[in-house]
Amino acid sequence: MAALIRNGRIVTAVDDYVADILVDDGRIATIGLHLDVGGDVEIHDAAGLLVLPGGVDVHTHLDMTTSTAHTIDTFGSGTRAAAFGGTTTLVDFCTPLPGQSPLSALEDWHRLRETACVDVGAHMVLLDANPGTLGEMHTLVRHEGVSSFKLFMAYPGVLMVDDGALFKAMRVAGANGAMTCVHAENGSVIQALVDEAVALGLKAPKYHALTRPAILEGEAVHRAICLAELAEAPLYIVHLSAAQSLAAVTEARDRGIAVHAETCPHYLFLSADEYERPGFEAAKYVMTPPLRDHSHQAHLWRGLKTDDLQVVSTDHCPFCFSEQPHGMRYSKQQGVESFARIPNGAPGVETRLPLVFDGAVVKHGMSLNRFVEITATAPAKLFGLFPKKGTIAVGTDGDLVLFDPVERWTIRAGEHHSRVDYSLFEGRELTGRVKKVLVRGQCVVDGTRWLGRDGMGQYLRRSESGQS
Ligand code: DUC
Ligand code: ZN
Ligand code: ZN
Repeated sequence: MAALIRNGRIVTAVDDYVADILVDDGRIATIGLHLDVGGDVEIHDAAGLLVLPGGVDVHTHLDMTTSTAHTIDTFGSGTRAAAFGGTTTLVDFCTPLPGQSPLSALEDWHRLRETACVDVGAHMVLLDANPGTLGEMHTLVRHEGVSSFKLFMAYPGVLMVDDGALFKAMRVAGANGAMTCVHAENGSVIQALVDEAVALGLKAPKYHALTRPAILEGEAVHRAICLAELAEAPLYIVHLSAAQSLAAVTEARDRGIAVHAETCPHYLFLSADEYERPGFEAAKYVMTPPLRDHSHQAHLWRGLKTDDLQVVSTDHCPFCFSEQPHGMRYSKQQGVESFARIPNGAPGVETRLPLVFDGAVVKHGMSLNRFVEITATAPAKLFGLFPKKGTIAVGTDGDLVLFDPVERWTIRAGEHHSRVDYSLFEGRELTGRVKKVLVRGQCVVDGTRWLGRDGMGQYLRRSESGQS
């Protein structure tokens, strides 16, 4: 059925005006004043509300297996949570098992993503740069719609590649119109610090942060930029958390190098103080990179304002705090004896949009246009999804969020739709709330009611990445 959104304040990265939007057959058919429509149209009154393009979160790990753990959200539960949070497009990380080829991993990923309720694309993690892997990159970009790759400079023996492999992969990605995403931390030095801490019996969750200092992120970001510059390939630094890293990105961008970066809500709003929580509570905040001290936050906000940071995404990588009812494989409790065994990652897909609205627009005076840009438009552009996703215009997908900019509410994990059992932001009061969400014209969220269904999400074959 067609949908008409009446009288909303339409905000994109460049527009801000009141009009009606008619969505027909999944796409925006008409935008205009006082649209006159026939009978078979679902009407949504948006008077007093913002109408935003559906959020685009380009960093999630749904139904992901690691060597020791498994994320708790399936594509069904994770995308439902995303929709309740105003996010209608995800680009999720497909991670091959050790020894598995990227194309085979993508087949497995497709089987898992069949339950998605919003549209999803895939980034491919590369565990090596062997000839077979490099050969598959072309197929992935040209024939599978996977136009971005992620490599790790951390986790030696598990995910880490050496600089030569990183450089080779960047060169092939760049030549194929693909973006290279990098997890930038100096993995070898971190491993030395972790081994040292464990040997000294320093095993509480806070040592996760103390063994991954910001300087080792800054160093790796700088190195990744040098390699990308040499490879003449676009680079995207994922989950940037530290002032040193941002300085390296800023310096490179000022020289005209195609370097881009995202940060995440937890780095903008939380600090290493969380690691002082009593007992094992601090394990909830064990993610990589770790939370930094307060001083980094002002730099990240500055970066978002000046476009040295282009994107806020979540790194939604949810593991339950409790062992029950899902079992140890899904739980932080694995690391109760040692921080080194705590599954790394935290949830966030459901709270990104309202948190960033409250922090950026309400508290930091960011323009609504820039808010839309960092949460929808820029990620869509950088990852080959624009203009289908990330804006509101005739012909684009009818992914829309009706957002009340003044309603106050409180984050409670108990009211979330993710399967995870905690929120990093429990009890935080926000101004601004998602009221309705449409996916390709179909209303899937109406207040607290879920109207979508598992499997309605489509696979996004992305075009070339790396353009902004
Ligand atoms: N990197 C991620 O991007 N997510 C979870 C853990 C990690 O190291
Ligand atoms: Zn990472
Ligand atoms: Zn991640």
